[in-house]
Amino acid sequence: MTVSNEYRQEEPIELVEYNPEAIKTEMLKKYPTKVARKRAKQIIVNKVEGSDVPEILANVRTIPGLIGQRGCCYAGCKGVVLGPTRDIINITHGPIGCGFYSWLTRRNQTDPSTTPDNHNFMTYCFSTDMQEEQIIFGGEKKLRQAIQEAYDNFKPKAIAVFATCPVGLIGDDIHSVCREMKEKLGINIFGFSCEGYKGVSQSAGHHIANNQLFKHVIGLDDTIGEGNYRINLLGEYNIGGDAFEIERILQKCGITIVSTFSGNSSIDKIANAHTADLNIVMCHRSINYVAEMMEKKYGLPWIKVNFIGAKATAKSLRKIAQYFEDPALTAKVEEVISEEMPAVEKACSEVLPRTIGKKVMLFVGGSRAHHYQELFRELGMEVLAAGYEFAHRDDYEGRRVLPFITVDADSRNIEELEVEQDPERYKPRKSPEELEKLKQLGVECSGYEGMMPTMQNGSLIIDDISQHETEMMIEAFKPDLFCAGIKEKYIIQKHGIPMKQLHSYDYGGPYAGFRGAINFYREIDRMVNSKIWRYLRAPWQKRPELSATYACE
Ligand code: CFM
Repeated sequence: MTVSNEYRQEEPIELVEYNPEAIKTEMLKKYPTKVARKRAKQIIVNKVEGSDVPEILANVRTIPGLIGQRGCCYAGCKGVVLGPTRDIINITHGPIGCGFYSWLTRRNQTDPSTTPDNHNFMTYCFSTDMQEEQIIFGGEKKLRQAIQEAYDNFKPKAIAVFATCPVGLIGDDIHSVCREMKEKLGINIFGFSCEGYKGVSQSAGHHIANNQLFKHVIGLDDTIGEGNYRINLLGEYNIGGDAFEIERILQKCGITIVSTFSGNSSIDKIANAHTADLNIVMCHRSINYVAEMMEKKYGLPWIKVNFIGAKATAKSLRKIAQYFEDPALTAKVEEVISEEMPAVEKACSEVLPRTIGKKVMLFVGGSRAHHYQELFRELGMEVLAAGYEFAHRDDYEGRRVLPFITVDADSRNIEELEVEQDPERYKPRKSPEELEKLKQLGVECSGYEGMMPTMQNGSLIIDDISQHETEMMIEAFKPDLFCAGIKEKYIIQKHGIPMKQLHSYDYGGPYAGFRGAINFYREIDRMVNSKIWRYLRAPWQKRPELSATYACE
């Protein structure tokens, strides 16, 4: 097995000052035997041997009683994947809380002026507001009314319906309501059986979202648009304006974005996505299914990219240029990189003396814990530990382990679409020989090396980290910065550690691309060098607190 390891450290460095195994043992001591046994497989001391890394247990149920940070299936489907498409009316069929808390207030941005009708429904929160009556007598009637009302008020091109937990429990048939209303209103209406309890995390919701987009939207419009190098940007959700910066760079290189899944996107573009010549994948976890299915049906290859980090951005641009094998594009890409890099290097060298050697931990979602290591490397910071909340083994160990992943009952519940070559529209963009040639050049199609091979030996990799483990990590390592989300933020700060949210960006950003890197350098410099944190005393440090142990195992 080989790892095409372009993001890898030159030499893996041993973290000699720490004994990660001892910390792991200490962490597991608090747990009852059975819990400790399971967690032991999810807390891994990294060891890169050639291209091999240790096996990690991932994408399994969180043990009840452990406080994790995961979201639900509905959150992954509606909140993450579909939510950022501005001109689909997304109706949450369920009690109001689900709709309210998945209202896109987490800084997904969009620019309606780029599509002719100016539709933007992202600022609204649509819900059927299920009440007791619907729980008892069924909610289909109210859903029908909600679709009609949304249509009457906004005349959208498309309406999507999302099932929440009670909808699955009472058995409302959202798909038949959608079919019926689609017929009646003559617009695209489709549903998602993404009840919160499905699967083990929001990851299940990504898969369901991918399936339905593939069935109901992708491929509806065969018009081949203009542009020489036509790509789709997959797995970029425009948090903090990241997609805007990526668009700016790609446009400057003369690369045409046919569609983005789904930051700053519109449904018409997604309908046309299959006409592109390449899919580039940012967040592998949330959208790899679409990339795989488009390849099978339409012959459209995909490559993994990362626009987080200036060097990673340059590498990703070069990969795209290599794929298209056009000297004009290669020259343009080089020109853009050399235009953009001086400002980046200047900003980096200004902060580097203050950030070098600082220590950081990242526990985020399903891709950022990996991507952001690029930026910290540029800042000379050391990543002591990292983990995902809900990623799968392939995101940790690389896609080469895919054939060995055991599919459990929770994953089997999620539909796996049978995709075949489209009789008319399948057009392989590259021959197997060309794909092989690209691989030799370091541009691997359908490949992702995962997070672990790029990390230092001795660093701790923790899947679905618990609150207890988070606190132990802080106490053991005293990092200079902790990256996670809003659920952890204040507890970490109370430990006197600066905390950066990598989901919502703490209302900062963009951090992608060249300009994003500059923003990030400056912000991290301010955070790790602020003196305020050392004055902080958490309430429990001043006053003794109650403590407890498990009553039984
Ligand atoms: Fe992909 Fe995302 Fe992420 Fe994700 Fe997410 Fe997110 Fe995330 Mo929060 S799709 S896996 S489900 S990059 S919402 S935009 S920041 S946990 S690391």
